[in-house]
Amino acid sequence: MAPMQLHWDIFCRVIDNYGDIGVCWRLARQLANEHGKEVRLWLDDLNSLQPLCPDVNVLLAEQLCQGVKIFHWTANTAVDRVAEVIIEGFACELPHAYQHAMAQVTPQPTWINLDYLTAESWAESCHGMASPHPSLPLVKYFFFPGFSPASGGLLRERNLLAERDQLMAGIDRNDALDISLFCYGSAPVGKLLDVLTDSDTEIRLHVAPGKPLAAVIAHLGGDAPWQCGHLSVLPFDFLPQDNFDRLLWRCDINFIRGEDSFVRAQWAGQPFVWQIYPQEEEAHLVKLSAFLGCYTQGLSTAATNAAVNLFKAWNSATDLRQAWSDFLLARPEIIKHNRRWATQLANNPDLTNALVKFCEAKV
Ligand code: TRH
Repeated sequence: MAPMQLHWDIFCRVIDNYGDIGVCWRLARQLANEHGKEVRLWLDDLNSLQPLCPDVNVLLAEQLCQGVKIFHWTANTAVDRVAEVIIEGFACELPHAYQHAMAQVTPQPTWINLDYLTAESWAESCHGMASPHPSLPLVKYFFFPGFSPASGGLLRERNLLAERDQLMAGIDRNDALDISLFCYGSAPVGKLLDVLTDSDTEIRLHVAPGKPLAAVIAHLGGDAPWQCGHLSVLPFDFLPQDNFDRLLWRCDINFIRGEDSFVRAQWAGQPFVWQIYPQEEEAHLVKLSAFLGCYTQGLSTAATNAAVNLFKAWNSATDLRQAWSDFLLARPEIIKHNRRWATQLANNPDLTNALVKFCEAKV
């Protein structure tokens, strides 16, 4: 007998940046490699996946990569058969013909909308909610990632933390600080560079390509690498996704952004500073406060203030100098806290596992 729900289709439309495909790609790989699922990833923009996975050939309409069948999803794409489980990444809207084909299948396929990550309490109450299709005999379920057992959890590969611990055990620590920088163009990168330049200790700032590097160039001018006092500014080439994880593990402080690198920084267990994806009318600041509210539980008042003030300064371009020095003072406590936080999160089922179980229960 064929295993239950063997065939999964994941649809992903890239809005901007790398977060949509970053999440869908991790999910697709984990479903295939850890759960033995036959996964087809329907992606509208292969160019956005290629930097994360250099094996991808952007010219191919169809290819097998790391256990996942990747299809270039265009307006003309005809999907030959319906899978047992269909994941709509971030409400990207499935092709209408595919929806009609789904409606013909018995038993009904399981249709999931994988939503964005937020610590806001409404997401927990919407997690798992059913939404009947307005005209077809289909039901779509909302699956919300999150930080609590009442949510869908976070993407975490089976051996991720063990691999992290193994790599970290072999690293010699010294007084120099390694910091990674991955942010949007709106981050106060110039202010950060000024503050870091005044450091008494050696700092190596590892700068991601794209917007972070552009902001550095705009502030420092000239060519990389830069030396400013004890600060070395070192651009890196875009890393394949698993290597990016390892960079975050090795760095002492990670400036990360969006959704997927934000989660990865939490698995790294190192201090991190999050630049949230900016939304209209500053709606993202509510989301930021919700996260800070749950993440800082258990920190002393001083360390809570240090983390909150630096996150706010980084997102609103205010008072970065004071916030940075308070954060460095609180760093020993934040290091211990972030290790505990990663362990606490890892006590929840990982998102892929939770999703597989959720879908099985719908059959
Ligand atoms: O690229 P992002 O800003 O993506 C955003 C967010 O997901 C946001 O919520 C969403 O609405 C918007 O896209 C459309 O940041 P994020 O989520 O951290 O994704 C970056 C991905 O890029 C992540 O999977 C890590 C990966 N990455 C690498 O693999 N190598 C690298 O060298 C770098 C810098 C990133």
